[in-house]
Amino acid sequence: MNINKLLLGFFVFISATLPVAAHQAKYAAPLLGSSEAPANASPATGSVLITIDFDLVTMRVEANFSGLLGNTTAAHIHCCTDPGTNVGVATQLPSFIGFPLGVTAGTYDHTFDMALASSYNPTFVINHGGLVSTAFNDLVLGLDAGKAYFNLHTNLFPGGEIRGLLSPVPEPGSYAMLLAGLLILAVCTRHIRRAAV
Ligand SMILES: [Cu+2]
Repeated sequence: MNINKLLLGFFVFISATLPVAAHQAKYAAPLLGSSEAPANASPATGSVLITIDFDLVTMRVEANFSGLLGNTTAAHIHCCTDPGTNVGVATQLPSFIGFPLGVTAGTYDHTFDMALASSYNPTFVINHGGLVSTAFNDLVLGLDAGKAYFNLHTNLFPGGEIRGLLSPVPEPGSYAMLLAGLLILAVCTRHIRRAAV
């Protein structure tokens, strides 16, 4: 095996593995009453993980929450505004379909087809280019910029009992792949050098 073939193999390996990881983006946030605007003293806690898949044009919402003072009435994502301020809802109204309502604790896991208008607040689509595709782009830009927040509303806190400002999660998977590729290259190069001596 010569070095050119080896390098070619390396680049094929990298190009085959990296795009898979790169076509997904994850955003996470802890859910707290202190993150509401204005802040409240709810003892409830929770967390949310959003996964955007750019190939499938989907958004997976995974959330859990407990200790709410009120009973859940709605949950969705608001976008796009600066931290500590309020803005309209970007996603499905009044609440994410199937989200546990009328409870003080629960879990949620649902994947939305973001190519469908029903996955958005119609007003958000109108205000963001008028198309589902432009709305999707703006929602992702808002998520990337830390300008979108997950809000959980209850009967005692109509404006939201706990919320979380979503921020991008680095993908350890893609770094691990790159590192593995570099390691393979280093080992193979050493073998070739030894063989050449
Ligand atoms: Cu809301």
